[in-house]
Amino acid sequence: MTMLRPQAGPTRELVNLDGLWRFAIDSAVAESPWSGTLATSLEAAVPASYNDQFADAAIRDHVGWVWYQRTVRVPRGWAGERVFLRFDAATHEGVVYVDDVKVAEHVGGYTPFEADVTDVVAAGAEFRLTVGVSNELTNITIPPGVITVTDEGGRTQDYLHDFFNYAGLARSVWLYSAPAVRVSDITVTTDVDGQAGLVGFDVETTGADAVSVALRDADGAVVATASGSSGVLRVEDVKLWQPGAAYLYTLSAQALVDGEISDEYSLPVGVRTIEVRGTEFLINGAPFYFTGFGRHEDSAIRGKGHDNAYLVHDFQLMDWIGANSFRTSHYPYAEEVMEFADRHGIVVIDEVGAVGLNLSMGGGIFGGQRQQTFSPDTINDRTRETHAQAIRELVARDKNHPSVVLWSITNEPASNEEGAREYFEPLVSLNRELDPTRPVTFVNVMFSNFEVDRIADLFDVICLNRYYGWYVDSGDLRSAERKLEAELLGWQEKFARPLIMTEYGADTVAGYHSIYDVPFTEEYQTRFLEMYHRVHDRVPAIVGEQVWNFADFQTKNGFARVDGNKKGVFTRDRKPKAAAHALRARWTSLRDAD
Ligand code: BDP
Repeated sequence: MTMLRPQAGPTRELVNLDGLWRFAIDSAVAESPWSGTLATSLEAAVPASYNDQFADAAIRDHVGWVWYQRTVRVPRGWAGERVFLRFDAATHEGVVYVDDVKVAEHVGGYTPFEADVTDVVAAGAEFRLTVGVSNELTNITIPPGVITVTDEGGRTQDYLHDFFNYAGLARSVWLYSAPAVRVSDITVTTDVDGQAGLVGFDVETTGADAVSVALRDADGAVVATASGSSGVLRVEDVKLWQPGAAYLYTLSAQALVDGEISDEYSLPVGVRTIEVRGTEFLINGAPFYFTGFGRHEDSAIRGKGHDNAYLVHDFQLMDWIGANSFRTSHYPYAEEVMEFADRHGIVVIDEVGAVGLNLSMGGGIFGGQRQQTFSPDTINDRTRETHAQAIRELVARDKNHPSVVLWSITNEPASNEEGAREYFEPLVSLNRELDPTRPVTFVNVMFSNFEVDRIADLFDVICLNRYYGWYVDSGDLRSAERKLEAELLGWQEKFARPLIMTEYGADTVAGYHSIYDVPFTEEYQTRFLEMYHRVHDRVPAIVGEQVWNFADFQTKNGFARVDGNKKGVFTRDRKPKAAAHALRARWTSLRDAD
């Protein structure tokens, strides 16, 4: 599977197709909306989720297909080149037409796909680009959901994950050219030998008869070269990619025909090692302690739309607060985010979009009927196939990012239920096969403690989401502290491997205060987090803490949500709550002690 990010270079050109597109929901247009100009007066911004752009419940709550359309002109200099369309994401399913011809279909809302459209477009000419996007979630999608037909014949959708089901074209769309003989994929792995760095490379081409590679340092000086499609480059006196101190080399791969360069593709490379040893998580041989957040791609109006100003500001706030890491809860994030983390030395736990594989939870926190999670009618073999494909696509997309140190294959599944092991074991093996260089984890839910969980031993690292003092012992931090410590010691004793607290947090309404332990106040959030920190410091196997959540975020409606989830340390518009200052004191002193 090839998923190289499109780039402009000596042999490639790139046109960004973001902007305003014609937009309509399917019920508002005729069948086959691609077969002519979309009959609509609406325009939607790309990239952005469509839901919150309009002032129309029929659009915000629509279940099914929506249509985007624009006109695209192929640059006239592209004659003789291959021409591709690339969608960074279409959430959750996309279908693409060039004029009347279907050129691509893709399932999975958070990974890219592309189409070679050379045969249906012409250099210098325009074409009509129509994209259908569906937000439907079923028992065989990742994440899963349920669609219900109402008494009036309308359709509503429910799902088990705690974030709004934003949909549409929330990431960039590209048109690019590449030569017929080209670099089609690169895989890089890194290691260290004394003072030297080892950069393993594997270059796939389409049609080349030879490959050459060169590695340059950050000043552009060539430090190693090789010919052949795979091998290992040796870099003397290597500068490592370190958390908080990124250093990137650039690997250029050339696809050759008869000794001539047909194509060249350049990839940033960070040299670093990762190892799990006993209860330690080592980066470059040194124990690493994760500080930071579970996050969301979420902001007002844009929904999950990628936005570079938010990207910059969010990373600035993470730096201000002393965070060294985050988890891409609960789906792969935009590639701009991953590349930014590479450049700035932020460590990433990279999570596939498998959240809500826990049907019994419906009977717990959010109300609804309890059901068996793994069964032929619920989460089944076909769901697992979708899940496997999501893992394949995530590894293909993100395998070369030095910032990614750990794969998370799911968040809070029903790992205590019958069928969990049969479901997950093959997925863990698949992930290890696809990337033998990184450890694999899953994120365990509170109900599935160390005594009843059926899958934790399959993983290198165990991530825990715990809400003592919130969903249980709400307002009683003393009992919460006792129970939290007892449970963590249980995990440490039974599994003797690294544990990361990937979620702990309390809903907090900014501006709400009390001198007592009153849930929802800013003081309570601070005291809640401090309680966890005392416990973390007493349990040696805990190698990290990521607060839930970086910022307040939108969810579906529910009696436990007031305009969304308020567990943010920052508000949705990124203003600090009191806890931000307490976290800053702890994490900057941990950072300075390094
Ligand atoms: C956990 C989920 C997360 C929720 C959080 C919460 O992993 O997505 O938002 O709880 O309830 O169950 O705030």
